[in-house]
Amino acid sequence: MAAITAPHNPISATDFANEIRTELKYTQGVTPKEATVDDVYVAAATAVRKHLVDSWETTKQDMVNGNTKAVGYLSAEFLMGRQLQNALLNAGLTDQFDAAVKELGYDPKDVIDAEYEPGLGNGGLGRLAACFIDSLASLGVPAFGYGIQYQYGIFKQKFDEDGKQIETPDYWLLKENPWGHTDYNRQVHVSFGGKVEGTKWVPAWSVRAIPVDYMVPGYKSGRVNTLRLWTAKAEDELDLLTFNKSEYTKAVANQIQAETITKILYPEDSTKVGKQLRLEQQYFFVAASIQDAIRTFYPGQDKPDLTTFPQKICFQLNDTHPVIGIAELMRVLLDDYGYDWDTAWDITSHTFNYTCHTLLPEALEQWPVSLISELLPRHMQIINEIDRRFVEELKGLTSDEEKIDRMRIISTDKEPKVRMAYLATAAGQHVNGVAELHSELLKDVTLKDFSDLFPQKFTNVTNGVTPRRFVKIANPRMSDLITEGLGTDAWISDLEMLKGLVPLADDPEFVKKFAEVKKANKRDFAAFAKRKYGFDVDPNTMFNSMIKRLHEYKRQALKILSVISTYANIKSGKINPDDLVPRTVFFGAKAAPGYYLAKQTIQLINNVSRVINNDPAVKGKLAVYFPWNYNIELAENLIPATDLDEQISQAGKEASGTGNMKFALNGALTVGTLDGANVEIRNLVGAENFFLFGMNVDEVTDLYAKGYDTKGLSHDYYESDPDLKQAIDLVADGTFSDGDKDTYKDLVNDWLTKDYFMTLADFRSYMDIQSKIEETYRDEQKWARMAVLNVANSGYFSSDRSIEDYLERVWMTGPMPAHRA
Ligand code: 26Y
Repeated sequence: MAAITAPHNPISATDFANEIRTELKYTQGVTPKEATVDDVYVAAATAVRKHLVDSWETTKQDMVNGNTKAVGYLSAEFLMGRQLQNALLNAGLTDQFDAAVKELGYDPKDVIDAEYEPGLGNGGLGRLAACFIDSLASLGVPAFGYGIQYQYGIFKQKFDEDGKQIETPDYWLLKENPWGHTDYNRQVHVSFGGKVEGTKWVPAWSVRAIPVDYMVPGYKSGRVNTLRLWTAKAEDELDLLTFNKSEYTKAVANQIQAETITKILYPEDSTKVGKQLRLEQQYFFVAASIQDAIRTFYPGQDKPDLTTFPQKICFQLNDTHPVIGIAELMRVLLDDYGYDWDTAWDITSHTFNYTCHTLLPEALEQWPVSLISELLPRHMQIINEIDRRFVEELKGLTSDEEKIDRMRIISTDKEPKVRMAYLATAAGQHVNGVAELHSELLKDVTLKDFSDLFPQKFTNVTNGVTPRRFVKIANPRMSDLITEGLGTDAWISDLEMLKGLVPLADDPEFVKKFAEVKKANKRDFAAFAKRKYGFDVDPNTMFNSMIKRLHEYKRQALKILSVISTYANIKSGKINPDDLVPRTVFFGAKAAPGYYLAKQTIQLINNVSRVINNDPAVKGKLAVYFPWNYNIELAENLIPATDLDEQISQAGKEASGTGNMKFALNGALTVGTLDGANVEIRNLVGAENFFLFGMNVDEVTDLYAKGYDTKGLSHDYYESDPDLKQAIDLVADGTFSDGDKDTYKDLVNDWLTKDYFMTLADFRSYMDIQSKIEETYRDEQKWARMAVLNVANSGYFSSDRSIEDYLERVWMTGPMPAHRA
C-alpha cells in the first residue's frame, strides 16, 4: 500500500506557534505584541495552508499525469462555511493549534471566531456542493469545484423593531481572505453579445475571468483538491482617452460592466428570477471552467485530441444553473477546434450529467430565446440545431406528436424559451434526483416523457452531509463519546460504522452519557445565544428547531400556528401549563427579498416570539427565539443542541433536505412528513424512532383533485377545528401586531382561500403528534435511547456515500491511486 498522510501532523505545538509568529512577522508585518486576534487568525490560516501545499501539488500532478477520470463539479453556489477548523482537522493540526494559540496568549475559540463566514450560496444546494467537494477530496477522487467568486454573498439578515426582515449587503471580502489565491497568471477570456456571420461568432465584448483557488483538503486521504471560483474583470481597466477628457465615470464604465457579472449572488431559491445578469453569470463561469479544463488536461497543446476529453473529466451540472455549458462545449469543439457536429456531440454528450434539485416546475429555469440570441447568438444557433436533431431522434422513438412537442428543448409558445432541464436531460448521460422519493417523482411527473423514452438515463443519488464538519467539528463531545463507544475514530471516514452503536442503545450507562452530552451542548448553545443575540435561553427545556430557507412549501406557518395554538390554550385554561413539557422553539430562516408571504411569515414569527416571551403566563413553559441571519455557523451550534427537528414540508415538495440528515446524525429526533429524504431516514432509524404526521404524496394529490386550493377548501378545515380557528383568529385580530388587523391580512387571506401547500389540512395531524412527542420526551431514558438509535442508523447519510454512489452510477470513475509520500 502506498503511504497515506497521517491524520496527526508530527510537528509540535511549539513549532506551530513559531510558524504563526513567522507569518505574523512576514505576512502581517506585526510583532506578537502588536497583533490582534484577526492577525493571529490570518497568520494561523496561512501557516496551516503551507502544511497542505505539498499534497495540493502532488494531487494536481497526479490528476493530470494519471489515468483516473476527474470530476468537474459545476455549481453556481458553494456554501463553504468557515475554513480554519476544517483545514486544521485535515492537516492534523487541531491540537497543536489549540496549544500554540494559547502559548501566544489567545483563546483558540476567539481565533476561530475571527473568521468571517463566506455566504456564497443560498441554502441546501450550495451547502451540498461544499459537502461533496469535501467528500471527493476525502475519498481521493480527482476533482475540481468550479463556481463564482461573488463579491457579495447571500444578504445579511436583520430584523427591525416591527419584526420585519431587513437585508444588508454581505461584503465578505472586507476582511482579509487568507484561503483564496487569486491567480492573475491563469486568467482566461469570456465573450458576449455581437452577431453571427454564417456560423462565425463575432462577439461584441469580453471580460477577463480570473481564478481564485481554494484548497480542498481531504480527511486522511493525503489529497488536496481545488475549488476554483472565477471573478470577472474588465479587459482594460481604464479608458485613458476618456479619463484624460475628465470623464471619470465614463472611463471606468467597462470596468463596472465587467465586474458586475460576479458582483452578487442571487438571493432567490426555487423561484423564477429571469434576469439577464444571471445568464451572464452562468455563462461566464462555465465558459471559463471549460477553457480551464482543456488547458489543464492538454497542457501546452495547440491541437489537442479532444475526442479523449470525456476520459479526462466529466462535468456534473448542479441543477440547471450551469446547463448553458452544454452549448458552450459544442461551440468550443465546433468553432475553436474544428470538429464536425457528430464528433462534437459525441464528446459533449459523454461529458455532462445533470442533477435536479427540485419538483417545483417554476424552479426549472427557462431562458427566452430572445435573451440568449442577444447575449450568446452562436449558442442559440447551436441550441436550435440540438433541438432540431432531438426532434428527429424523437420521431424515430415515438409517433406521439404531442409528446414530441412537450419534450422540445425550445418551447413552441408565443415567446419561445429554452428549457434548460430538457437540454440537460437530452444532452447528458445521466439525470439524477437527490432522494429516492424525489427521483421517483422526477420519473413519474416532472420529466416523465423523458424517462419513458430514455429510462436508462435516470438514476437516484440520495444526498449526504460531511461527517467532518457536521459531526466531528460541530459536536466534539458526542464525537468523543462515539469514539469511546466504538473504540476507534475510524467512523469519521466510514460513517456506516456508527451501526456499532446499536447495541449501546441498550446500555443504560452509554445512554446516560449520551443524554449528558446533549445537555452540555444545550448549555453551550444557551451561552452562545446569550453572547451573540442577547437571548436568555433556558437549557432545561426541550430544544425544538426549524432552520431552513423560508418557503411556503416548507411550512414554517404550520409550526408557528401550532405554537400560537398551544399559547392560546394555556391562556384560556384549556391546557394546564404544568402538564406541558417546557419547550424552546428556535427558528432560523432567510426569505428571498421579493417573496412577500415568506417575509410576512418572518414578521409573524418575530412577533409571536415577542408576545410569548414577554408573557408571564407561559414563562418557563414556552419560548420562541428567532436568531437572525441563519448561516452555517448557527447551524453548527444549534444542531448538536437540538432535541427535536422539524421537517414538515408538504409531501412531494422537498426534493431531499439535508438539514434533516445533520440533525439525525447529531441525536435529534425528527417530526416530519413523508417527504424527500425523511422517507429514507425513517426507514433506516425505524418508524418507532421517528414522529410521522401528515398526508402522503397520494393524499396530497387527491386533495388537489378535489379542488383544495381552487375551491377554497382550507376554509372548511378552519371552520371545523376550534384550535386552528382560534390560532388563525389571533393572527387576524392583531394579537401579534399591537392590535393592527391589517398587518397579516394577506397571509391570513391566503390561508383561508388558497393555502396551496395545505398547512391547514395537515394542522390536526401535526397537533396530534405533539402529545406523543411530549409523552416520549418525559421518559428521558427512552428519548435518549431513540436519539442514540438515530445516530447509529444514519451513517448512510454521509456525503462520502453519496459520492460513492455518483462514482458508480453516474461518473464511472474512482479514487486516484494513493501517492507515495
Ligand atoms: C437560479 C435560482 C432561482 C436558484 C437558486 C438557488 C434556484 C434554486 C436554488 C437552490 C435550490 C436548493 O437549494 N434546493 C435544495 O437542494 C437541496 C440539495 O439537493 C435539497 O436537499 C433541497 O430539498 C432543495 O430544496
